[in-house]
Amino acid sequence: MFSTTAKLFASVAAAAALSLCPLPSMAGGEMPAKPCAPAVQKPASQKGDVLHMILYYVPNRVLDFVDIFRLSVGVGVGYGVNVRLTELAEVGLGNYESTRFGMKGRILPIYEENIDEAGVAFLGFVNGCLQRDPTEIGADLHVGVVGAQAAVSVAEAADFIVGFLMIDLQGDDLGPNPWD
Ligand SMILES: [Ca+2]
Ligand SMILES: [Ca+2]
Repeated sequence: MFSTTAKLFASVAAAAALSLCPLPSMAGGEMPAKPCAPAVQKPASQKGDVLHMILYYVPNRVLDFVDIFRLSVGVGVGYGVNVRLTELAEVGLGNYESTRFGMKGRILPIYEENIDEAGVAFLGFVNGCLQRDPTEIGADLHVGVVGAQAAVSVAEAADFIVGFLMIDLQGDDLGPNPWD
């Protein structure tokens, strides 16, 4: 086991060394005449920034709107129930590994979610372990091999609303931001 891990590590290290070290003349004509320069993050001009802010404005508002909603069916073995009105009132008990079809905000259409929780929250105080966005309002149920989740996120709703002023509470907007 150890030797396999050591070999793997050695292979990765060798591959990294090869990719990091420039190959001199031995590569000859195989090498591109003008190797690509490493990507350098250049500060964008003010004019470019404004253009990108304008171009990204509508996509960011659409994505922030999509972020509010969580709606999926899941396939996987286990059990779970969770009902939540944010962490002001939440109860959850579950243990399942699932492949989900649907959406969790902009994460779609298929993603993995593993839940192992047992807890109660009241007025923001959590007793035990709860794994949901503490600002979600929704419910989940998983029985045997199939389950469903439906929720909205208050934090993402706030992010969507103030997003019209280009304020990015969740730090998930694309492109430059005038408030940075
Ligand atoms: Ca968002
Ligand atoms: Ca945002």
